[in-house]
Amino acid sequence: MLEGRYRDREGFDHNFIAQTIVKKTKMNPVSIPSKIVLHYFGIPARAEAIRVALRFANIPFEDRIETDWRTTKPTFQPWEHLPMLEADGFQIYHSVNILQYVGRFANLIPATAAEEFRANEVIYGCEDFGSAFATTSSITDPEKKLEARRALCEPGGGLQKILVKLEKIIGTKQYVAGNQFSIADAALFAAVGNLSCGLYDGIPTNILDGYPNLRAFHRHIGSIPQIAQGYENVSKPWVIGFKVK
Ligand SMILES: N[C@@H](CCC(=O)N[C@@H](CS)C(=O)NCC(=O)O)C(=O)O
Repeated sequence: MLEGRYRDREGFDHNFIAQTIVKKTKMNPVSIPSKIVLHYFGIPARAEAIRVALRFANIPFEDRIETDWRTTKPTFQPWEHLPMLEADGFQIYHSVNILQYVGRFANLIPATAAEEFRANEVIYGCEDFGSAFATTSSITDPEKKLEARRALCEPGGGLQKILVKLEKIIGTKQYVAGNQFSIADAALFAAVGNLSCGLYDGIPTNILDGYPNLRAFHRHIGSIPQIAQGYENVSKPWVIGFKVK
């Protein structure tokens, strides 16, 4: 009943936020691992936000590309999927979980709890692209698949609906939350890059044409020198698609 008294105009319950801050300060500090190996395939997809966060923080890591997945899959226990991050022997799975972990040791979690939750909204919002996309993955007829993917980008389509929301959320801001780079910027940069880099058949590389804010955001983050450097000297078409022109 008293709840309303603690909510600000944005709807944040400051009682809850205060408790979260206490919890956060009691968390075990996470130090930067001395050896980091990121296991994934030779594509951006679910690993790209993690790569971008590590590069932004200038934290060296080995980007290990699995080329014989059929053979190695059973060795990635217990999840048997990628990405997997190995940090001084500690193995961690699930891309958003890995990104949060990197955010902890690379100091890329937004400064305040309110900003952190805003950032998480965008990180989980970007995950919704995957769910929208998955609706077309099981289509076996190649033409029908392309058609379904084109429909995802059209007004009312699964991807378009998320893009419209993210376009509004990012507006003309330089960063998703607060005034500095966080893991949410890595997630949003990777998500729009994944969509527009030509990796997925049927998704046009000019998909951002109708989303000037997202395009400007992608340009801004992709122009950060240590991030731009990650796309230099690579020949794969989809990696080139991440380059800021
Ligand atoms: N929830 C997991 C999903 C991981 C996932 O589905 N990975 C795919 C590649 S994007 C994979 O490893 N596929 C091969 C397989 O499952 O055998 C995450 O976010 O990391």
